[in-house]
Amino acid sequence: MSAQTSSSTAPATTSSLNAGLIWFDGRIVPEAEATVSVLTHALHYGTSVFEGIRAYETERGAAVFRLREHSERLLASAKILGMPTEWSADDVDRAILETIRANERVSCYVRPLIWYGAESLGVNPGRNKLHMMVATLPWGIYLGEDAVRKGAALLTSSWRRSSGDIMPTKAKAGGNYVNSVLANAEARELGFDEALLLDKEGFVAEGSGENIFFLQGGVLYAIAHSVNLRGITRDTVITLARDMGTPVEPTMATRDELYTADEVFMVGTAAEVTPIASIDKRPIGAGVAGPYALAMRERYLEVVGGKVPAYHDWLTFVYD
Ligand code: PPE
Repeated sequence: MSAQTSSSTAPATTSSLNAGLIWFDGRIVPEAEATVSVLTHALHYGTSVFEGIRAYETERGAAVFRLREHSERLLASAKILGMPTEWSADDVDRAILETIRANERVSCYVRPLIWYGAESLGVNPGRNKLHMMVATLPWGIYLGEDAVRKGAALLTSSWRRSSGDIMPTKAKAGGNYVNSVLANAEARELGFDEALLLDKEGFVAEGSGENIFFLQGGVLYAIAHSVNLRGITRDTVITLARDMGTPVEPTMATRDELYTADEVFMVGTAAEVTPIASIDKRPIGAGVAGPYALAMRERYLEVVGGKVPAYHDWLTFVYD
């Protein structure tokens, strides 16, 4: 019964995520072969950067939504961490498209990751090689169908959003996400759908993986905050709202301003547009998914699904 001994079987390396074929340092390999050492620097210190991207089914086959912006943000995250990457945005775009094609996906979530390898341990990452992989996964509605239909229940987290002088919050870096994991876990353990994170002064920052909007008196307020990720969905929703004739104002807000808003909703690549029914048990508006949020969700899904030619510039058709 010694903890030091174990059977000779290696741990399973295939997840239950059905990732299929993975782009791994330039080669397409089955998921079971896309493995790394347990001494990987990124595993110990969170020294990785990643993206979350979606490809949607359209009449012309799969299309990746705002591919170039995501590839550029991935490389910007690497730059913030001081990672000496040699990949260009073109390389990242190509790797993503190649992976989707190799798996013959019609729609999927795409997860590229750049990380420090296992050449040396210790905080100094200098001697570690950089690696890149791209996985594609089937991934449905982020917070579940119920949250979209009824509106999600948010809990203001006891964990504050890291400030920019503590963590580089504009980088989508692995280590940063411990903050999100803790906040999301707390909310779920207490029976809520998702966490709302405030900054250290008490201003609304973002969700664990979403940016926040609220509607008040016919104006759409986009939470603008220095600690938030520069959300690509946020940018999309601002454009769609203005094109629908809604005035949009970037703003800071406190949690109580959200309590009394007509509507609140969250946006993100994974979350798409998710209406909020309550925050800290206080109903928002009528305490259901708001009509504006639902209309925005519908518009967003039309746009990403290629149904609105005016926005085709945002789509990269995978099989053209
Ligand atoms: N803030 C955070 C902290 C964040 O992680 C995301 C994306 C956003 C805002 C919205 O950004 P954008 O996707 O560019 O609109 N969160 C990703 C990871 C979610 C996960 O659970 O993993 C995502 O939505 O893909």
